Amino acid sequence: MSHPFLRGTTRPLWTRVVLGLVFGVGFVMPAILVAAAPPSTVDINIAKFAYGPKEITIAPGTKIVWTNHDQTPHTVTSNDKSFASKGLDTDDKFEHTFATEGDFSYICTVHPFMTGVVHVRKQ
Ligand SMILES: [Cu+2]
Repeated sequence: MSHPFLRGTTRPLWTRVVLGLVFGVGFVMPAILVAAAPPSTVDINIAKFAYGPKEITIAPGTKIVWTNHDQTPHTVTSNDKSFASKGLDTDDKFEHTFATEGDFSYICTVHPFMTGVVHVRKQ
């Protein structure tokens, strides 16, 4: 049995062109959207001796960039030691990409009352 689109006599040419466009766009567009999605990055500000936001939920593969906006040095140090910044001076940045799911709490080692937590969940 031949393919209906290849059978010349059953449909006028314009029908096949329209069907071809509809199916073509339907298949190609999702691929373009997936390919164009940039690796996602989330910013956390360090200001007034606090992480903002203090608690955040992200998908695996997301990169977080912390920036210290205070005039005081801070760190971003996970409790399980899976990531740890050096002392961040004003406007210094620290980044970490979270590959696996989990709950990652962290503190500033200079000011241990500064706490934050990153929840990594498939979304
Ligand atoms: Cu600090």
